[in-house]
Amino acid sequence: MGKLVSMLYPKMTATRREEKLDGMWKFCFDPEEKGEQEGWTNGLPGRGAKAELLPVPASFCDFFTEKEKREFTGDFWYERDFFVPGEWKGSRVYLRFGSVTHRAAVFVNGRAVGGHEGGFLPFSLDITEAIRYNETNQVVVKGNNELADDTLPAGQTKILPSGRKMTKPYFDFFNYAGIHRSVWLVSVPNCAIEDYTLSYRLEGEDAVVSYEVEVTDTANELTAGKLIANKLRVKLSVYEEEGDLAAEGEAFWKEETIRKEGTILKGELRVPAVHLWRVRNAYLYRFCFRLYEGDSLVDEYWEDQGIRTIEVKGCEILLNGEPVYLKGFGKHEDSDIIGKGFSAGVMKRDFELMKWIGANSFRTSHYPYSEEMYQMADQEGFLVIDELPAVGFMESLQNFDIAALGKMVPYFLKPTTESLLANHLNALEEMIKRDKNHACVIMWSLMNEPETTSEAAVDYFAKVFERARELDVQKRPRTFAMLANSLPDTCHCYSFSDVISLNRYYGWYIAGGYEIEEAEAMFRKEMDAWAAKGLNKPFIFTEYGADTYASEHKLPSVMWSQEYQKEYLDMYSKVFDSYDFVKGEQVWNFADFQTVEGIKRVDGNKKGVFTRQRQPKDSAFYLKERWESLEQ
Ligand code: EVA
Repeated sequence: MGKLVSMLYPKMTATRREEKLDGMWKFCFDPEEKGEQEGWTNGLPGRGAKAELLPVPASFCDFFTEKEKREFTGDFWYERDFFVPGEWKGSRVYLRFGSVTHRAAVFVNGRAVGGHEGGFLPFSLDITEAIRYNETNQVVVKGNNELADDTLPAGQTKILPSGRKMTKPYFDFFNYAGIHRSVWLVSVPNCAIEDYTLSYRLEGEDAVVSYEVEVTDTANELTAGKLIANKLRVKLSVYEEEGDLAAEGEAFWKEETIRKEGTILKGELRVPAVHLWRVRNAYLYRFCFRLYEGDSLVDEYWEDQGIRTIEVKGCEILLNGEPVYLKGFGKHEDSDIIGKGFSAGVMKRDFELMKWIGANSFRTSHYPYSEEMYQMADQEGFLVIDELPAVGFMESLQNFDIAALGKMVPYFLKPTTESLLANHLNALEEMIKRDKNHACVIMWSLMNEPETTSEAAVDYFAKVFERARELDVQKRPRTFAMLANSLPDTCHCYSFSDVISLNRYYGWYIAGGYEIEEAEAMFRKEMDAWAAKGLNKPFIFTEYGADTYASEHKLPSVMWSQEYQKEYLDMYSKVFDSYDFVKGEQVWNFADFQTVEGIKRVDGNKKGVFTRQRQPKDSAFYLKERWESLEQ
């Protein structure tokens, strides 16, 4: 595996070049796992018109009409050519994948250049030594989408009598796979800005920006001595939206700091009369970092960022010191035909609908989304709960057979726990590294519905939660979404959360339909029990919802009808409004989405407030009225 390098989003600047390699790629399934043996690392079978072509970015699943292709589990391969300009000689050249689900090994001109585990975070591979300049080069990606007890997300791979593999997820969304996000060819100077980290403090009308810049040199090892001898310095210029300079700072490496901080440079600057980034009222400054050696520009990188603070105090979530109430959804990256592939069009529609309905937030359930979603949320002033793909840590949730046979084991006592934790911490590090500078990211969700009722979970939670605190310079609140059986008297782990996030289905999985009054009573009983604990922490609802068929109307209501979805949501609204420590409501789900087939799902999960085609169900108008009448 190659060394993983900078996570910075590809960008053209005075010193950097990028080219998107999206479009039609060659594609091949490899059910017999014979690719390597047959030399596919040098190119896939089927030349010219004999090649199978597939779009990138997209899931491969829903293009095909054959079920074994849609459900395909195992190895699959992609290939395409790319041209490397001769002018790039002397700089470093990378291939940057937004995500390949769930894992990838990459070959350039037949040579292994690295890979990545985990299907929802980006990776860059240094391919400088493998390319030919001013010529056509070839990239081959070997992907794999199998799940196991220690993968994020978790699940099983079953072998059918035909020998075909099949995915058995421990979670409720279709196991879409493929190259889901853009692929870039990138050129970056040898000595370059590897990463930067921002955090803020408000002082009267001003903001004090603390910044850290990490510099690497891939050609020569960058020692403290060299940094000083080469007179390396970083200049940070912060521009207003109109382009005027708002603040500027410059920092040199000094003996003392280098000894302590390595090649990371720290500095502070003051933005006078700051325009704060506010909920649904964003303001973005352009942060431009320039790395100089003496007087010559070595590297330049910029991004648009909002300035804001976020903290939890008592039962309040405070943005810029002011309380916020979250209104919105748990979402999915999911749409017709392209599955989990990124589409700027779908993203735009989703934001328009969320604005229309009066939402101000969403959770990236159940995995980190494409980077463009966070950029857009920054732009639109949406609050994002950024979630890891740590879902399915409760074997019985989807794996009904095992639950029925009574074979359930506490998830964190399995022999796979150690490797699960290693994968989990790795994804955590990557997610925080990728998303830490986004103003929109106000909270980290470190797991969805893990098993928390056995003591074994505690040690696992401690490690994940502590690591998140360590990694995030902004010290954002941490949370995890709690399953129905994680209750005040059964859950061993809620105290790790800075904000308590509940997923609740009273009135759907529990006491649905005419029994809804009983559901409400049970719900209130649980809330009273939480209140009695006096946790002095904010509570939010990260899930509540009812499956609803967009074609069903019924008076009086029945479950699955549009009328029932409204009654259900209205019952929840009343309960939320009776407890002042409830600081947010995110309905499950924004839109209908694809799942595995089964007796509980009719061509997918229908709890959407919008259909999968992004049209409103009746409950959308109910929520619009409520959310527009609630304060931020
Ligand atoms: C549901 N319930 O049953 C949802 C799932 C979701 O889709 C959950 O967190 O508790 C899960 O993934 O509709």
